[in-house]
Amino acid sequence: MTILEKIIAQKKIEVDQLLASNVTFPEREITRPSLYQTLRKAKQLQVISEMKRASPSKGLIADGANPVKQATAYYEAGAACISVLTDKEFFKGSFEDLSAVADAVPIALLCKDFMIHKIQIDQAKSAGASVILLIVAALDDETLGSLYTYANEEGLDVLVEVHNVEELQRALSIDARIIGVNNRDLHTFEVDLAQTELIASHFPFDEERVFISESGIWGPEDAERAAKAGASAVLVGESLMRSDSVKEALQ
Ligand code: IGP
Repeated sequence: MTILEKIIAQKKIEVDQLLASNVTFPEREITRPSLYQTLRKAKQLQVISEMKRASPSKGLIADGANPVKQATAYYEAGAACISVLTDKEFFKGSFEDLSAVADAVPIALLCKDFMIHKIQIDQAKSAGASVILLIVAALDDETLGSLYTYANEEGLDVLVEVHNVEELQRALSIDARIIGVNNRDLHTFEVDLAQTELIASHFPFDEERVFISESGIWGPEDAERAAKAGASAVLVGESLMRSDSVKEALQ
């Protein structure tokens, strides 16, 4: 089993538990600026900064980080959006982290998890997210399409994540308007910024769509490389979690 398959197997267990518990997630209005509109209008490369305590590929990154402090530093440094990992098993994240960040900053907020069922979308929205992630590699076409439609109906933006050209075609076939290339292969953990250029060379840059480069961004050269390939934003986790000065790192 690849790591992605392991994570999805665990998610199925969690979702079954959620469904069996009959829990309901209170409605919450989205008051944050739209990530899509922000990126469409932006004249320069934007940063989506991530709250990431740990990951399966790197182990502990910043286990004891305070989500409110971290998010506030990101916000003050000019991040366009904050991403919060909510998966517990593999990333040591939580919906408590997401809610705490939601209360602390007014900007777009991405719930970073492995969505396989719409109840997770309800949970994300209720905790304050304005954007959810859908990972093409983790979903069949039907589930991808139905979760995308459901999230849109709920007023959420959707970041559709791809890793290769075939997944890009699948993202385009549901007419995704925010598409991110993950430079990290979730089956092998290999990180290669050349994925950004590869996907960009097949990407239909038009009025409708925005392109994001995710993972493995360690400094201005990497960010410039993504911008040059046509990215409107980079999604940065580990390097910011390890940085003493988020502000300097985001300059
Ligand atoms: C951030 P990095 O290499 O800067 O820590 O990566 C982000 O792109 C990464 O956490 C990520 C991710 C994901 C995590 C991208 N897509 C899907 C979990 C699930």
